[in-house]
Amino acid sequence: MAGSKVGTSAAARLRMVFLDAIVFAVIFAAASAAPAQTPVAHAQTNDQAWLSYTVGHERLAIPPPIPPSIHALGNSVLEQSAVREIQLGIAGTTVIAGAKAASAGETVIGTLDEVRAAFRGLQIPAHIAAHGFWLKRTLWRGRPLIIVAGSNDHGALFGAFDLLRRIATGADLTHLDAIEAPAMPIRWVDEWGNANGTVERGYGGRSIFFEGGKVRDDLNDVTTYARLLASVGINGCNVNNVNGAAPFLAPEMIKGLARIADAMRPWGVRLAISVDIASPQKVGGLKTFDPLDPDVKAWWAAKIDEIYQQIPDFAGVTVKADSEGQPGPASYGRSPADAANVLANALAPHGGVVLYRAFVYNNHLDYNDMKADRARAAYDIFHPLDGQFAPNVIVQIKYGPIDFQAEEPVSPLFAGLHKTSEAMELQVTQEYLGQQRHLVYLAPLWKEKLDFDLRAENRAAPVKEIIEGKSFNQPLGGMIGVSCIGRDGWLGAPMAMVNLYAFGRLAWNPNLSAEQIAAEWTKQTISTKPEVVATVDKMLLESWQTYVHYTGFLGTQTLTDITGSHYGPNIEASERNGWGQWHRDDPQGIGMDRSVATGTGFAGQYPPEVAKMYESAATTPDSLLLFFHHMPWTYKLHSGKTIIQYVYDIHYQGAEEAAQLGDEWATLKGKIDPQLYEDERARLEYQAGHAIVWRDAIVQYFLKETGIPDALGRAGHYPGRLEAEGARLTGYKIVDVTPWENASGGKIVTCDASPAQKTCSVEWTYAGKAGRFNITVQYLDLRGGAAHFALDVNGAVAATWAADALFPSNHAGDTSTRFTARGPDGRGIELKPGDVLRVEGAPDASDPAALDYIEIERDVSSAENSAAKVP
Ligand code: GCW
Repeated sequence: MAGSKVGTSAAARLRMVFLDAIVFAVIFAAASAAPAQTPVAHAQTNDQAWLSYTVGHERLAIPPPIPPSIHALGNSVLEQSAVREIQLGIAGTTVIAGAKAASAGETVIGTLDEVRAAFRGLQIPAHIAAHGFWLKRTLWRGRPLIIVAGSNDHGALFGAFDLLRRIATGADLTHLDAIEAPAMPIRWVDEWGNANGTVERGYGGRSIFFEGGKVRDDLNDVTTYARLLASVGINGCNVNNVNGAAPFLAPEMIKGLARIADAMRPWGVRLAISVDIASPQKVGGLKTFDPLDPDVKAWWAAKIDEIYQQIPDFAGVTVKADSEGQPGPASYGRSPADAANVLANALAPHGGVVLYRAFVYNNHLDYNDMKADRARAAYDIFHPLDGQFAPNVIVQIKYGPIDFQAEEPVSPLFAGLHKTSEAMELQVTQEYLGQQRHLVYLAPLWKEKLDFDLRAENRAAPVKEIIEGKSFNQPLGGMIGVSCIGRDGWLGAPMAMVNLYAFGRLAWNPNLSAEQIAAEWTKQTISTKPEVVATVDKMLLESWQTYVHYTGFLGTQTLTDITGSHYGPNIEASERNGWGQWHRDDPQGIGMDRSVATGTGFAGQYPPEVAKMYESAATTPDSLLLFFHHMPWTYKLHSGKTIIQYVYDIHYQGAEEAAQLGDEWATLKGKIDPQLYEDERARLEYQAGHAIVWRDAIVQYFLKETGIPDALGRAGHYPGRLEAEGARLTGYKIVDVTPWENASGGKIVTCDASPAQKTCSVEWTYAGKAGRFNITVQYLDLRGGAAHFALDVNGAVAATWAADALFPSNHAGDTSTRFTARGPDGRGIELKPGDVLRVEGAPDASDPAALDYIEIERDVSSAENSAAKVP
């Protein structure tokens, strides 16, 4: 927790900056209570994330120090928060040896007007844009003065955090004189929390907001979360799921929501909620929810008034309508603009906004209709409505035309609305990108979308400038990050927090680079040591493409189980159903023809220059080729490789890259917080194994479908792999897996636990060369119990482990995982021809200790092996 990490060794404590009496007393108490730290910096605790202010003391010592007399010039709650935060932040700093501790001067926080009044004669910027700030270090009457001035108190708070970020990342404050303002007004997170405490697509535990059908009693986490959000400039938080939102307008719930708003208010994060467009009927008991019905209009106006009576700074509402089973205006033949405007008119007198989602499509499309195309839906529906939305409506558009895919083009709708404010929606929660079990830094993906130039009206129109409201001169606009945080360390994985951080930073300034953001985050959370920063940042920056490499290819979109968990491979799950995430593979070719000439016409929704590029396969970038075109497997890419060979190569490459992430992390051992080191080490080991599951599923599948061999001979050949179904089985039964490609050879073995059958076993006789080997057991960690496994060689136990992880579903592609056994000295296990290898599985409850294969791989790191290369 906060206090316990503030303390350092006694020597460091002596070097601590001098603080004014009160602050010093608080910090000293905390430091005394803390155990002595090793020289290794500790990573953030979950609650503090990047705000622990304890990482890299050596860099925090950069002079000049912050004058320790810190005070606000006004009475605003936000200014008070800013003061406390700076006190907390500099408590973790030290001054470098020999530098004079700051004992004089002051640090002031206020609005520009307050600063002007307090320091008459000082040159002060005439104007700063809304929510912006000015940071200045100067001398005032001979004493150091640091000014944190906001255009309003919000700006002052953001400025305080910015000052602290500069200190934490080692910036030199000597000539500090900076003005910043957010690029766009709407910078919200959406949480998708359900009243029962679950979180849709949340991988970080139960909701911090709701439990048991109501708002939680203890909202401390909410305040802590709001502090994190404010620190990266986020100013709104929509707490509930866009699906099933009706219960959130019940009077009791609104009272609870008011408590949430109170909990976030000290950090300037305004509450928003998702609303169900059918609420007038579902909650209000009206006969209709037709947005043009006068009673419906009156109901909404009264409901919104009721909210504002309790939450005067309520930010607004988000709407998902006529989409994936949610009711909408289409039931009455009304348009999204009709629905949005009723809400907008009710909110306008209070200053609230409507975020109307463009994620509207028919999920009962006809697969056999070659012109049907889900990607077209948003543009087809919303483009004709441009100009019909009230000024306080913002159309919220997912970055791609389908659904948060690891690779898909930018939505053409961004260029299709010139008279409407727009926001880009992205996912911090890694629904289609590894669900926080895989390390995937998303800023490079988001940057690609933000920087994409749509060339609207044949002029520069990067998406970021459209959503800033600049390109088409719109009043509002912004970015929405669907974060779905929970009680398990927010996102459920410490390294995934980089994505929440990056979202806030990009919404504040989309011109920041992914590299810069990664470096900032690493310095604040892991270490400021250059070699650590370089390694972590390299890993982060590689991680998205690594994930793309072992999952999809060439813009096919997801090859995951789209009707289930959205996690492991399930190649055909996207096909032959109404969801429209098709890739249309057959033995001759693959891809969706979205050209105007011969396909669905989607390419023609882009402005002319971009449309022209996507219209032809020759000018479509390889990474999106199969999104726009149906191509033969033997078609040669720009690289000269055929598509099928690319599929083989990229999946082998991706699995190797995933393993490399683990190798890179291993170089950090002893240099970073041991707990974080071990946590991420285990995750990366798992990820490397799951990357092999993905690789093999995709490679096996397309090898079988096309019958075209891998020029490098890898596909379909697994040297060192011994299948369970080909072994001597005792008790185990052979079972076919669906889909077949998710198990090696399409089969696994399972042990049916019956009273007589406590364990089952699989036995192989080793027939390879003698040497030291890593022995990997590929098993399925199924739900319903924790099966136990033991690996023995010639009757001697080499390893035991439990299948006790919890994966998103019970399908093979989600649960297939591996355990690699090594010798007691950490090196490979010695094997010689004739040795008997045996895996014993003990089922537990309904977990049948399922096994796929073992793989025997020479331990190349072992000295003996290199010496014993001679046969
Ligand atoms: O990506 C899909 C998710 C749904 C989600 C939907 C949406 C809230 O799988 O869980 O529902 O998108 O964005 O509305």
